[in-house]
Amino acid sequence: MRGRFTPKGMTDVAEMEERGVSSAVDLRSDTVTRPSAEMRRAMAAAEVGDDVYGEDPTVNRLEQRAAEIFGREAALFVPTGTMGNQIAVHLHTRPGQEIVCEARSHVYNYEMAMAAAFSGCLVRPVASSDGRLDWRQVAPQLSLAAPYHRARTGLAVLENTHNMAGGVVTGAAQTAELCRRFHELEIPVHLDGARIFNAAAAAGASVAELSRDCDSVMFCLSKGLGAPVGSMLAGSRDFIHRARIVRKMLGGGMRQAGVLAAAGLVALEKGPARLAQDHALAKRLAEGLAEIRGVEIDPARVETNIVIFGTARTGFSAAEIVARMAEHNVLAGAAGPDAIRLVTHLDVDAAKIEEALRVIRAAIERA
Ligand code: TLP
Repeated sequence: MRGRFTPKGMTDVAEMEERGVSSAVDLRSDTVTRPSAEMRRAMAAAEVGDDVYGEDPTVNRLEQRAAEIFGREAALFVPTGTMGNQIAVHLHTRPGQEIVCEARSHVYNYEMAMAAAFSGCLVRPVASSDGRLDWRQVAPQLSLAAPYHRARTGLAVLENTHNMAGGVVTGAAQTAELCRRFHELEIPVHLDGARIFNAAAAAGASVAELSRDCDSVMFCLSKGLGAPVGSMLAGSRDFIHRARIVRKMLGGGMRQAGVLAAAGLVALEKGPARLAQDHALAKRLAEGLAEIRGVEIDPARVETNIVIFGTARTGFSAAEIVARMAEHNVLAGAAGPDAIRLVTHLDVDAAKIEEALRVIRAAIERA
């Protein structure tokens, strides 16, 4: 089995085997990574207590570190990004309000309609060309005054990086400008920063800078940072106090969660430094894809670890290509009838990317 190139340029096959990383090239998501040996050691040694009583020292440390890194008063450990986002939606809105967000955003498309089911809100999606919200397109979709025809806009949700727009980054200045405009209208802003550390690595800005003007921010430990489980919600002390109650309502009070938080701490401290490697591999993947007949991709638009390419001109549906790839142990996800998403992460290396390119080329060209 080919190994991973460590930051020192050495192939760490033994560690990959120890972690049970399979020989498949799994590009379905950056959620598929296995915890590192260091994480597993930290989990085994974690000091724990009952977190519902606020007595788990490792969870408390993780929450404190996350708050510090984001320059916030407090943070909360939650099992998933979905729960973090939906707690924020619940706290910022009232039933019968609208939530404005980009049309491909996660909170709208992939959270099981929880904005409606749990918070009684309607999502008002705004289409954008590249995943970055443009105020000229947002403004006409807001509803503030006329109370008898349209529900009031109660919240804006931004997503950085934007997953289904191909991992694109919204810069600190653009985020600040959007927040300023929403706040002028008294609309709070929640940032779905599931991959905010990828955004920071690509933008050369800190996660604190990228999220500063947002009222709350959620980020995932379990994606590019490599933890097996967990996300964080950060905000003001009062917001996080109320978030803890909503987390309990949702069944997210996790008792001796220090075993998970221990892995999260390793992810938070060590994970960000290696994200640039994932971005370089995604760029190489996009360049290779651009040379395959019929594939629609602009490598210049690949900014982080997500590559989405169009298949409409290949003569095959995305599902057909994904199925052919899987026969050769290269796993991807269809992102629509004519689009495939590939995500790089710490369990793929340069050799695996070349292997994936060979398999994709064969799946499309040798029909
Ligand atoms: N995204 C998953 C799938 O649900 C699509 C993935 O494989 O990318 N916000 C964003 C922007 C996300 O991409 C995700 C997960 C979440 C929130 C939710 O996180 P989890 O899966 O922890 O609930």
